[in-house]
Amino acid sequence: MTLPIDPKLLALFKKDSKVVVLTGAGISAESGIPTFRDAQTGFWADYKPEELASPQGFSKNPKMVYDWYRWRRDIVLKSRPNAGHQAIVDLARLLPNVTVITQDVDGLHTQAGSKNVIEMHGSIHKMKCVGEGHPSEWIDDIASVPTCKICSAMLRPDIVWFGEMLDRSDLNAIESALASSTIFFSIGTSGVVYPAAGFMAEANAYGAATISVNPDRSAQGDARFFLEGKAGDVLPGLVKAIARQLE
Ligand code: BV8
Repeated sequence: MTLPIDPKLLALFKKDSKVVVLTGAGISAESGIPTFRDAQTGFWADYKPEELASPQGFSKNPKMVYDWYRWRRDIVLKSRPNAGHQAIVDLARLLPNVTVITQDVDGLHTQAGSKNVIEMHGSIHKMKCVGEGHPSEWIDDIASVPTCKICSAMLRPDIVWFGEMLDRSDLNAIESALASSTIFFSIGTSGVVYPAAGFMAEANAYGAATISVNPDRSAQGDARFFLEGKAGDVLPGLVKAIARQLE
């Protein structure tokens, strides 16, 4: 699907453009991974993600939260990057300065080939122990919550839950990327969860041109440009038009 693209938007792109791309669950929707806005399915229909993705939820029922992540990780393992992820890889081949900041924990940007990716909410493929935070690869255990090989404390997903601070080095990298950005994309996010929800306002304040890509018009926020549609439909045509613009 090729959207008519505002020539003023295309004119923004120069070889030395500094681009920040913020993505949310919507960019992985076409890979078959449910977004947070989608109703939880089956057994999980009665639970809210905010309750499960929290330290309180885990301490109340570690096995249930661990099993929820096992269920989600099984879906991720069957998923592949889609045309939206690929278009962001292609954009970075055109422009040397592209930073991807993702709220997603599925690892699909890296799997697609994006190099400069900040997984600000962590990874569903990693765990850490609740003792001293010893890192561990994901351990799948149907019977019980796995424990740390070093200190025997319980393992949990190495993911930033609601009410938890983000990694300081990630926040510093995000801050410097936003401060020097000239173009800011917000793709596939409802812009509800902070601090990610505040990044577009920061980019606007730093003078970057802001572009939102989403099938839901209400997600435009204070973006200067809005491209209505699915990431996998909109982004490939946009990146081709940018390539022509840079010729
Ligand atoms: C923090 C990992 C400092 C987990 C996630 C009270 C107490 C404590 C904190 C707070 C509080 N009140 C507010 C807060 C802050 C809180 C927050 O923002 N809460 C919200 C609910 C108001 N934030 C935090 O707690 C953060 N930490 O603030 O620390 C602090 C600490 C203590 C006390 C005070 C402050 C940590 C937040 C991180 C939570 N972890 N993820 C996991 O994945 O299991 S958040 C999770 O939800 C996602 O990562 C993402 O960030 C968010 C979901 O948003 P989206 O990605 O946008 O997905 P969504 O489903 O909402 O929307 C999908 C969009 O895609 C839609 O717009 C749809 O139209 C679009 N779409 C659909 N299909 C497509 C598409 N777009 C394009 N193409 C398509 N095909």
